[in-house]
Amino acid sequence: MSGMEQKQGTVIAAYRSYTLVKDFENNLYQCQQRKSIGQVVCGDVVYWQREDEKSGVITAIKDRRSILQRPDINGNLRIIASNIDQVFIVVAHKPELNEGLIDRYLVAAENSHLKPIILLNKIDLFDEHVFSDLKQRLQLYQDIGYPVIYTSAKQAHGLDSLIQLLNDNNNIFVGQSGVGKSSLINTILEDSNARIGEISEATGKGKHTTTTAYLYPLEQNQGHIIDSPGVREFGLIELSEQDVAAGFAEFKPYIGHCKFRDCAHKSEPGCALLDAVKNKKISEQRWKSYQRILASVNEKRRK
Ligand SMILES: Nc1nc2c(ncn2[C@@H]2O[C@H](COP(=O)(O)OP(=O)(O)OP(=O)(O)O)[C@@H](O)[C@H]2O)c(=O)[nH]1
Ligand SMILES: [Mg+2]
Ligand SMILES: [Zn+2]
Repeated sequence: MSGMEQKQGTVIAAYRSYTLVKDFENNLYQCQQRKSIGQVVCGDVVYWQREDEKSGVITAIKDRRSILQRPDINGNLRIIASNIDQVFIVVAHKPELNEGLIDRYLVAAENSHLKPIILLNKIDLFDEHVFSDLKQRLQLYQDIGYPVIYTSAKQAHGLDSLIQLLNDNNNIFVGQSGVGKSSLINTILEDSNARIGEISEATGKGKHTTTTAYLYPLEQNQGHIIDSPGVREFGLIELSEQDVAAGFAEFKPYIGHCKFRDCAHKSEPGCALLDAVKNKKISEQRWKSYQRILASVNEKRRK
């Protein structure tokens, strides 16, 4: 019977009660999975067997090329999505730009070998003064070597350069709730119908409209965009001190060049990193951010 045949497919979304799988002809199937194969996540390439017109059973997960993960509210590590190349860290002015959050995403992306891109959305809302302030703050990241792009989902501004970066890659949009991740996807892709939410008048924050990561194929292109649920904060776990330092790309030329091999980069003489901060090769702000992230992962480890 042809129904027993092993097929390949891509996981569009992994819900609590079923997983949505797309085959190569773009048909969607609601699938259950064999328990033994572990957690199936958005972006997985899976082997599955069709059961009837609309459903099937996932029997295996193909090896993942990459994963992006973070701890849930209970501190358990959760994979947000797999097989990604690029992470778009989406920021805005409302909710407020938060460099600490950007830095955490950068540490996660660098440690998963994903290419980060910073995207400032909602530029239609800024007056000149606000825009130049935000540009200046993001210049820090451009100086380190990260691409920074500016868009308005509302006025369809900056979308050409965004689409160029997206094309032929597997991308994920991450960032605070309400920055406009789903809106951008709706503007770029016809037929996407991603649900968009409102910014709470009271808190100025988003209301967590997207609740599950969802994969949208790029039209007439290889590659896709994964829309992910917004976060309030992005926790990191299971990173060593070396991993955290490796998450700060501009530290790289100095790591391993301290006078003492076991240098803690606190106050040691001949510390290459502290010297770089003093000589403004590393920004004070990023250095402080590094210290904060380090303190938080060390505290987690002690618990
Ligand atoms: N003025 C303006 N509003 C925007 C823009 N992009 C999004 N919005 C609005 O911002 C609100 C939140 O947009 P969403 O797309 O739902 O944000 P999100 O990042 O997907 O939020 P979560 O799904 O909760 O993570 C909506 O009211 C959008 O209409 C933009 O470029 N300009
Ligand atoms: Mg959304
Ligand atoms: Zn040092």
